[in-house]
Amino acid sequence: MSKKVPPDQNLKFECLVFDLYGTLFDLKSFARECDKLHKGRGEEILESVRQKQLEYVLTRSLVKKYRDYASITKSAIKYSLQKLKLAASEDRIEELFSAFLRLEPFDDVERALNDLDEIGIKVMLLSNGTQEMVDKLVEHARLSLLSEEAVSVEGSGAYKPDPKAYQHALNHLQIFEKQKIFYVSGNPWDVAGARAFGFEVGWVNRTKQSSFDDDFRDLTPNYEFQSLVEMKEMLLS
Ligand code: LAC
Repeated sequence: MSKKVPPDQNLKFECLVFDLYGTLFDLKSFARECDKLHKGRGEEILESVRQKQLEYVLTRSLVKKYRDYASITKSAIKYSLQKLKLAASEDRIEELFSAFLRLEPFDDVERALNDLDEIGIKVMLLSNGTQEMVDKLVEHARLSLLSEEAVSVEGSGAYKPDPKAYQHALNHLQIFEKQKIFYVSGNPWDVAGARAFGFEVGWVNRTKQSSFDDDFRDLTPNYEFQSLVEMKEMLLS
């Protein structure tokens, strides 16, 4: 078993804050669950659900009408099933929603969390998901090396990419210098939001985009990596 080393005094960052969906957890596992119920339609359902979740989040952010992410997710599932002309009973919506609580982590997550634990850097999760969604997901995946908590933005009454949601992480950590945080996300809109807020940001390019979204050219990540394993080298260099 590897021995834990004391925090490296030369480390630039005090805490790493990870996004959840599409960063630590693979949404493809949601598509696979959908496939079991609607053969061959999983990818389509996933794509529509993700797009609608984001649309609801952004609209509600602009009009300042916060609604919890579990309700938003269920609405996105309902919309998607109806649009794709698939059974959209209340039971089916609940069934697919529960698949959201059992997503699988990406293969590199356990090793990355181990590495970070060895380096002695704090780790926190910040998600638009409700606290209940986040807790269930982390518990189901048995992610046990988080030195800080998995935190929902709901206490801030805002969703990422609203600055208030990123500020919530600082308040939670009681760290008030943004430069002490390294924020990691696989979602370009979230990378852009965290950069606009003032964090240093790593983009884990999970979907193998050929380049970062051109429209966010003024909000590009400080670092890009293909997997979280590459991150350790970067943090220590
Ligand atoms: C998260 C999403 C939306 O906040 O990726 O976890």
